[in-house]
Amino acid sequence: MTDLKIVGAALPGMPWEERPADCKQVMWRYSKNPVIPRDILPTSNSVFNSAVVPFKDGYAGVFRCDDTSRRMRLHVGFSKDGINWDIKEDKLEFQCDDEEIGNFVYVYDPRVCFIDDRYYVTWCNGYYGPTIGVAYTFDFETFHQLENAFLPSNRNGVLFPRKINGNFAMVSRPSDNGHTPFGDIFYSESPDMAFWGKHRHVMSPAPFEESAWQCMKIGAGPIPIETSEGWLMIYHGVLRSCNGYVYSFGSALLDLDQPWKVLYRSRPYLIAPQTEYECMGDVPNVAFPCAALHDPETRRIAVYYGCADTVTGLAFGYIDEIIRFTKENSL
Ligand code: BMA
Repeated sequence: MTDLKIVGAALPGMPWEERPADCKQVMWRYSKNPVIPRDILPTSNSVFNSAVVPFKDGYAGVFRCDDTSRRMRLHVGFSKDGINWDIKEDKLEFQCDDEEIGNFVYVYDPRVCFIDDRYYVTWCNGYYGPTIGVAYTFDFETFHQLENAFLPSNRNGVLFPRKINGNFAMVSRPSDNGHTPFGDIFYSESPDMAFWGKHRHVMSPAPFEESAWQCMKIGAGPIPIETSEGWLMIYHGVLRSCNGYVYSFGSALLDLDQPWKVLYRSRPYLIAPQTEYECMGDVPNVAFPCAALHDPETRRIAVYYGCADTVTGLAFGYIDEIIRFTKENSL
């Protein structure tokens, strides 16, 4: 795939570690995982399912920090290397002109996406059930909250990093109020980040006989990466076992102009919970990706993922290898 084009700003200093000599997998874990411990803040019970982006001469992040009252909160953090984080002790507070929308209930599973001139944050926002909250920031100090994108119940709202067909674009996962036992990924567009429509079905869970790790529900993870082979979308899938839910992640390639058209979709997972920190914690057996850094030149990708709803880990891979894997092992 020598002519593969990957869109994005150069990031030669991004977190990285080569594939271990004995590893035959397409993605591998950082040897010093977890990168963020559960008690990085005096008030944090757990720090997981969090979003990281390049910012100034380093990185900024919006972190899901459930506190020691087990309330779901977001906190801003900064890092020079993407690995050692300074997470602010004060929780992130959104500014909102509309009292109804700005009324804080709960916030979790943030994603951050740079579009045009600003960073947009999407998250699962409590408003008569879970829905997709939207805000923007220029500086990771002041965050302006906009309208919720959708009616409840919805989770895993993930923006595309540029307009498509002249509109902002987002995938999301309509759900129910609880620990939803179903879920398909849908695509929507908006001219103004307030009104969302043109809803299209993207993909459903896979038949369990074919790909059991994604047979119950699925949801987009990091911001999709634009390549000449399509949008590379890393997403989580859930298996319902006799002993509870198991969260793994895999990859799909979506059509560039019509992202609701799935070109390829991985039958095997990229990462499934197998290490101690993924299998043991507040919710065992969870690998839940919410962000990725990538460098187009070296084709490197680093995925940040929540581990067992407790800590945050990093997994590495080469984008061209993940694309080849997705095409050669497609459902
Ligand atoms: C989902 C979300 C995620 C969580 C996962 C596993 O429904 O709540 O935040 O990581 O369950 O508990």
